[in-house]
Order: sequence, then C-alpha cells, then structure tokens
Amino acid sequence: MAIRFVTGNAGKVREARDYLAGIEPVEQIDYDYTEVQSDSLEEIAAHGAREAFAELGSDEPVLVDDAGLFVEALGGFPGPYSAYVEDTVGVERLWQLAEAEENRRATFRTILAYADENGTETFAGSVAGTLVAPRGEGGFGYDPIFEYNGTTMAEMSTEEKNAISHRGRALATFAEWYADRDE
Ligand code: ITT
Ligand code: NA
Repeated sequence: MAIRFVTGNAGKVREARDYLAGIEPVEQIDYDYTEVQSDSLEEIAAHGAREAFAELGSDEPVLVDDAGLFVEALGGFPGPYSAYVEDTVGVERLWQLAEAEENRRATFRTILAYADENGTETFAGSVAGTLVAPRGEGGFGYDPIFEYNGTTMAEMSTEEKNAISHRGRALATFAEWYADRDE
C-alpha cells in the first residue's frame, strides 16, 4: 500500500522515495495540516499526521516530517521556526549570523510521524555539523550551508545525504519499525 507523504516540500519526498525504494511507493500529498504552535517538533508532526489521516479519507497511511536547524551559538535558533526564517530572511542571512560566531556548530533534527488506522508513531533523526559559506547545488533548504565531514549536504547525492542526514536516520528507524509492525 502506498504511503502518502503530506508535505509541500519536494526535496523531502525525493529523499523518502530514495530511501523507501523497494519497501513502499511514496506519493506526495499537498494538504495543509494545522501546524500547532509548539516548540516540540514531535508534537507538531504527530498532530499533523493524525489530522491528515483523519481528514484525507482512504486507509492509506500518511507520513509527516517536521524538521528544523538548531544553531548552538544562537540558542537553537531558528529551530521550529526554520521554514519561516528561510522564507523571510533566507539561508544566506542565517549563515551571516553564524559567521559572526566562533562556535558554528549546528544540528538538524527531524521528526517523522506516521499515522494509519492503528494510531500514530514518531521517529526522530538528527545530525550534527558545522555551518559554512554556501556550497553545492543539490539538496534543498539549508543544505548549502550545512557541512558534515568536510562536505555540505548540497554537495551530496540523495543517497549520500540519506546515509548521514537527520531524515535518513529517521527513515532508517521508521523502515525497521514498519517491517516489523503487525498488519
Ligand atoms: P512541509 O512542512 O510542507 O513538509 P517545509 O519545507 O515547510 O515543508 P519544515 O517546516 O519541516 O518543512 O522545514 C523547516 C525548514 O528546514 C524549511 O526551511 C526546510 O527547507 C528546511 N529543511 C528541512 N529539512 C531539510 C534538509 O534535509 N536540508 C536542508 N534544509 C531542510
Ligand atoms: Na512546514
């Protein structure tokens, strides 16, 4: 049965498809679930997945992914506000904020929330790296300024990024749970 990935972000879908190839087909659904005001990605994602599954009809499971970039020297900013910051000031400006700091460490976090008729499950993934001046044409969002082991995530193929990224790690935990679940 296809999994409906509820997101407006094609980059997330590309990564989930690549990771889940041979497990389940992934279909992108553009449904605007309520993003509850919360500092917790887990709460936002779980609520979104439950709501989408209830509202969309059909019994195909849904997946929601709520991600954020947490910059150490900026007290975790932009964190849950990462999409807003990307849309307003942009990635380059976030890099400029980090550039003024000695500590340029940052962590990407994501929560994948899965919902079907049996309920909702969440899976977390994170990766620690360093912010750098933008490099690379691949990926999306903050990938050009996020370096891991000398390479920005925008310089990686989808497969390379999945092998180390927050989303790849969450997808790995999800895939393991999905294979073992009771149908
Ligand atoms: P949906 O909510 O529709 O899924 P979105 O792009 O708004 O899409 P998020 O709120 O989860 O998704 O994303 C928070 C921000 O972090 C947003 O600016 C993304 O572009 C960025 N982002 C998420 N995952 C990323 C990744 O793997 N690499 C780089 N940036 C990422
Ligand atoms: Na979003």
